[in-house]
Amino acid sequence: MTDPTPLVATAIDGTVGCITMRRPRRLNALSAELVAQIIAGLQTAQEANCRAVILRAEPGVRTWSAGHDVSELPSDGSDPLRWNAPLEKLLRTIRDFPQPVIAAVEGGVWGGACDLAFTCDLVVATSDATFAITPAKLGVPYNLAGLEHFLGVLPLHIVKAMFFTAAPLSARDAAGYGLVNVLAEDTADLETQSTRVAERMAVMAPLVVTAIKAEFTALTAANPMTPDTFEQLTALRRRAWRSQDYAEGLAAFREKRPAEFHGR
Ligand code: YXS
Repeated sequence: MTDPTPLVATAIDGTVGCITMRRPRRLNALSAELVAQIIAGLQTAQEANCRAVILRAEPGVRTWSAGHDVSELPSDGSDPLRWNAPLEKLLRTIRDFPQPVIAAVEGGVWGGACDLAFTCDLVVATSDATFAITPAKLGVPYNLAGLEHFLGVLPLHIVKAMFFTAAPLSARDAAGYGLVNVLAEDTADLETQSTRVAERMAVMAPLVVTAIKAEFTALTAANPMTPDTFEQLTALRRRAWRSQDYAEGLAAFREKRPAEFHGR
């Protein structure tokens, strides 16, 4: 169902754009509609020739985003994280956006919202922000592109611990691993720090920034894989998204209880 009120506010201040997610009753869960409005905000910023964009939640939130909108995950046997899913499209839009996108984070970042924050070019976060990636808790087989995003910004064993335990990573630890560029003290400082970073980028040579961002994007996605390996991994994922455990994970979320997985 389409939300009647705007779920995103886009503001342009000179050459800096600011996109604010505003779906508080669902903790900024990334529904198709919210995602479409973020993409529209990015288009607005591009048309206004913004040289940096900040993606944030409303000031003072306890949850930056609860991740995919679980109620929109498919239950018809199709891939829950398929190539043309709304969030996947948003991640590609950010990677292809010609200027830097900065995630300004406070509160909890969950599941696919970690992918969103990590796909941004920089992360500025309050020291009490946390990042938890939850597919193994929900029974959702994560996709290759998403794993690549995580591996591009965090060490392998940290990524494995996050995926295999669903335990939150603190912003302080994330800063220690180089994921968070700037640690802000509080909500007000988050605004100051993210604006400072954006304004600093906005006076750089934009054609050079565009070229370098495209180079980084191409280089970090340069992972050759044989067709055989791809098909093997797809088969493993398909077995998971068609399993009883997948249905159990979604049911447990709906019923607000821990899932019981049996590996079938
Ligand atoms: O009970 P009502 O109707 O008020 O609704 C509740 C929650 O059900 C709803 N809500 C969500 N709805 C859809 N999708 C979500 N991801 C989602 N998260 C929450 O929002 C209303 C308020 O939530 P509530 O009462 O639980 O708030 P809280 O403050 O007690 O707890 C906040 C959280 C974030 C700790 C809690 O809501 C939570 O654990 N949410 C799910 C976080 C999560 O696991 N996200 C991953 C989503 S799946 C995903 O991103 C990918 C598929 S994957 O996992 O593969 O990366």
